[in-house]
Amino acid sequence: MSGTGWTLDGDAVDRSLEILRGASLVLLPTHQNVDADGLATPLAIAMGLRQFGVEARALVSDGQVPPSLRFLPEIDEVLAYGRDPLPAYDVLCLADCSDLRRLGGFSADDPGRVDGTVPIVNIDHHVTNNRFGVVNIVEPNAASTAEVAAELVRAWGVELTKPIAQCLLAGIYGDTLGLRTSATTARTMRTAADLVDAGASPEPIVDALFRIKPKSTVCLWERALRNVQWTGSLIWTELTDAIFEECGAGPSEAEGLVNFLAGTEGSLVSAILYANADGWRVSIRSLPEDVDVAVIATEFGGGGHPRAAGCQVKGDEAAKEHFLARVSAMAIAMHRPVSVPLP
Ligand SMILES: [Mn+2]
Repeated sequence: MSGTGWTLDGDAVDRSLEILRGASLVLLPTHQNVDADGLATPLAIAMGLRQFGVEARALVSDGQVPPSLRFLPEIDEVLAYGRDPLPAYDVLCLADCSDLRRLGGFSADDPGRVDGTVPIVNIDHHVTNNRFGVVNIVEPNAASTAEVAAELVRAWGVELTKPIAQCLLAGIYGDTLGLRTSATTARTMRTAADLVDAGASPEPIVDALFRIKPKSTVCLWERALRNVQWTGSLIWTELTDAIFEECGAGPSEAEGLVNFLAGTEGSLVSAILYANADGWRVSIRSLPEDVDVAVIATEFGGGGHPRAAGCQVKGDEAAKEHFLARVSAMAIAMHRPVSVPLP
């Protein structure tokens, strides 16, 4: 795996610290639907800045603090937009935010907040980041923003305390699913190991992010798995609003399900069909590298990534059957079994 070849730009390191240290209060708004990387990284940066005597507060931009992230150190210091009054801030620091439109109510309610009047320090790892900051530290080969921040705070001269290390490890684990994704490099693992050396503990992170779930999730998965069906190379199931209601589950609770189905032996693609007013919203995954589900989704007006994509199927049961058969056929056509070299 490549991706080890990034180095922080020394000028950007110095400039970012100069701007942040000059602030009377740094506000760190998260992206909407915040995840572990998106919240733990601003928290870690805020703690680091406090070592320089700088006031810094993380803000959950859409006001929704995910219960699964309550385990993060200093979570009670986090402000929630709409719940807590906004403090007077003179510098913004965005971490893990590829786009200024992804700041929930914080930017939607007043676009002037992010028009550059207040300087923005931009720290990220999304290849699509549009470099909106006065300083941009964007490393697309890093597996998480926390991985970038781990090196950045070290370069700033921040002492790696146990709470900072715990936040950064949570960010890395969140985006890499516990060091398991293809974006995970040897460098990611070394950074994680350094954080463990500094006192971070993987176990509570793994429990909170990957093991502990509400009862409603088990109810939802039970209903979904009971209904699993096959159409050729496609393994799929369908969920309705009624099932979500009966289980008391929210939409995010189905998220891992399609990944669970992907890679089932005998399948090339997996899908979850969410029934809605126009038909079905569909989430599609594949495991084989040559089965590009973005191509499949695009044929139906959707899009996404090669391994994870989505689209909307409009119409009735006949349209659904046609869609399912087409997905299976496209996957089979794309898939070339690996040829085994003859001895
Ligand atoms: Mn991230």
